[in-house]
Amino acid sequence: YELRKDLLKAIERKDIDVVYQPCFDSNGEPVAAEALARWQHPRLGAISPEVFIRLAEEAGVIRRLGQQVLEKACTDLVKLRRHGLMLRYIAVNVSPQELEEPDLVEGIKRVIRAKGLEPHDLELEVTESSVMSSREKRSEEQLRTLSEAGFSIAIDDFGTGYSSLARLQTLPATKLKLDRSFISSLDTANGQMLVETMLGLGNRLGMVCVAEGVESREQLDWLLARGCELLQGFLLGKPMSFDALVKLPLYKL
Ligand code: G
Ligand code: G
Ligand code: MN
Ligand code: NA
Repeated sequence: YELRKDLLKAIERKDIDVVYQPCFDSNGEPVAAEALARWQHPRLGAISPEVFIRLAEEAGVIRRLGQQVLEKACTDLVKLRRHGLMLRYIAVNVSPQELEEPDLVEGIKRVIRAKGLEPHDLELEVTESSVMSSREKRSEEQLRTLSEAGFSIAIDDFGTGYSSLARLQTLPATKLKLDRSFISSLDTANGQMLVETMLGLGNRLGMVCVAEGVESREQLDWLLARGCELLQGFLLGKPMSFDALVKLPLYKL
């Protein structure tokens, strides 16, 4: 209860921080960054996002939190470009609950307009389970509206939810982010087979694949050899502050 009250206060005061994890193309160029919320509790220190995101969902304030992250991310994208880091887009995570809120689309469009950005400057990451199991028709409708408006949609944590392949094909998403559990299993034959299958599936569906959680040079080389288009992970760049991102030390592929 205390933690929940403190979280509400933090959101009220816009005390939620945003860090950025860069995403790279196969040439090692940073092409995007994923915004990740962070909460530094005044007494308890850093609270895990797993904890406070769920708390925000339960307290019904995830939409407000998400909107704040979105605003910071868009402001920072403009600043990063001004500093010469020419990212193609910024990505934000969208909770299943947010997809069900009727004012989500307008809220997103309003921020984009206010910052002088275009829809293609923003990517929305939704988890596989949130779109595949949504009881609410509205979730899929809003995703479709956003996609038709030019926003990019990525399926996050792909491979961990229940996907019907038929459903995957009809979703308005253009990107698959392969869950990092699969990348960490690339040292096994079975793991390799799974990732090859997912890359092939994405490819045939005309979707861009992103490998998440790339932690070793071996994993990176393996993925590059199989045409994985985009890469993210601690090897290439951990989630970092805006100031660190501006001075991004480039990993040489
Ligand atoms: O940054 P980290 O890996 O610890 O994030 C843990 C989880 O919290 C991830 O699943 C991530 O998608 C989620 N998360 C981080 N920031 C946000 C946010 O702003 N909104 C939502 N909905 N989820 C977030
Ligand atoms: O669910 P989502 O993909 O949004 O989660 C993002 C989280 O994954 C980030 O909070 C980040 O801390 C974590 N993450 C990103 N790259 C790596 C990695 O290479 N290894 C590990 N263990 N975690 C990572
Ligand atoms: Mn994500
Ligand atoms: Na993910």
